[in-house]
Amino acid sequence: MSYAYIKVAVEDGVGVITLNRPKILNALNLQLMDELVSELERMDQDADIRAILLTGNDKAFAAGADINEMAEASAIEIMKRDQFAVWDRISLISKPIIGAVSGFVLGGGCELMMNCDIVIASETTVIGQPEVKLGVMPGAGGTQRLTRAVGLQKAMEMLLTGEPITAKEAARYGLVNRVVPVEAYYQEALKLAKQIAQQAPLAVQVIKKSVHKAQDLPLADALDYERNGFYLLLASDDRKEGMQAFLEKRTPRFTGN
Ligand code: CO8
Repeated sequence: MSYAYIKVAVEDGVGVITLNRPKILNALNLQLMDELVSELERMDQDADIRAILLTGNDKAFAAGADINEMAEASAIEIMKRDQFAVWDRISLISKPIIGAVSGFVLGGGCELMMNCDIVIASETTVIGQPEVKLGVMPGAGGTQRLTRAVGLQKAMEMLLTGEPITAKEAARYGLVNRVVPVEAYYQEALKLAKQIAQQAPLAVQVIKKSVHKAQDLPLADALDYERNGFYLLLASDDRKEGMQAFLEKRTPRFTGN
């Protein structure tokens, strides 16, 4: 499959998607989002891929929605495009998405990063929702996911001033998992993705879904969901293999069944 705005590779069970519009800091136009989500869905169906790594380049993960594409469009045109429908499909991806981010992570870029399950950031990363400075507001989850991630006060400050925060501050607020030197962020994220790709695929997917339920459901319903996931995994071949391998003191060979 060849794409105009993303690059795709596979390494040791990890599907790597690189946003590739470097001249304009990986601004997210409609085609890039279509390509990205189509490839995420393709990788989700590919049994050889067990984790997904999403990255940009050292200077920019993504500096937001493509302002050129939005500047001239009317509200009705943008509504008719239904451009956020494609974003909703990202939350249906069942395999874990690891973000390796650096440089500008702004606007739609921050919203995309918040769709990753784990994020490794370089020290040079700046993260923000600057839409207010353009006279608009986030439209792909920025006011909702950021508030859930960093809490009401910090989200208000970021969204109402439009000022970005550093990677270190983002880590303090739990918005990214780890901050490492710019030379290391990609390899660190790849290492983590490969480690997850070694685990039992069904367990990984059920855990991902169950963790998301912690944000969406009341506790009693979420605990019920977790328990059903636990019972479901007991029926898997990988559960037998995992426990047998432990007893035999060997590395398990998980098949995803
Ligand atoms: N859209 C289009 N082009 C962009 C964008 C963008 N978001 N960001 C940067 N560029 C372009 C610049 O126009 C410039 O192009 P050119 O070389 O042709 O002039 C090139 O990238 C390099 O940028 P700069 O020269 O400005 O680089 P600097 O290092 O001086 O500044 C900044 C970098 C601070 C990141 C600056 O470019 C900037 O402020 N960019 C805009 C950031 C922004 O406001 N992002 C939010 C956009 S709105 C949004 O995301 C709404 C989300 C809605 C959901 C998403 C739906 C798809």
